[in-house]
Amino acid sequence: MKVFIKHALAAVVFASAFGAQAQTAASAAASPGTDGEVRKIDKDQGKLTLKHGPIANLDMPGMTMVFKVADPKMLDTVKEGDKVKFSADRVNGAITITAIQPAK
Ligand SMILES: [Cu+2]
Repeated sequence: MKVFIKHALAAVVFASAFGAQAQTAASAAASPGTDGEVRKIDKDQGKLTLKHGPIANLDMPGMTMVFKVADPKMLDTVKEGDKVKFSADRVNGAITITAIQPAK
């Protein structure tokens, strides 16, 4: 019985941690707010090089760097040289673009 309770607790902790992460990604996706400019698109690797402005939620200053994308289809919505608005977050330890759209 003790063992069962331990497992049940672990499941609850895992579920709430996962839920919080999913919620963060969803709210970030609603309004991508970081400015960026597409430098390079790597469809084979599912990666994108962006020159980006400060990313508040990652405590990161502006720079040029490579990001993973949450969904490879995102790479079809932008092209090299585009100015974009995007959201990025840490997903499984990798800094990942969770939303991206052309800047208006
Ligand atoms: Cu960066």
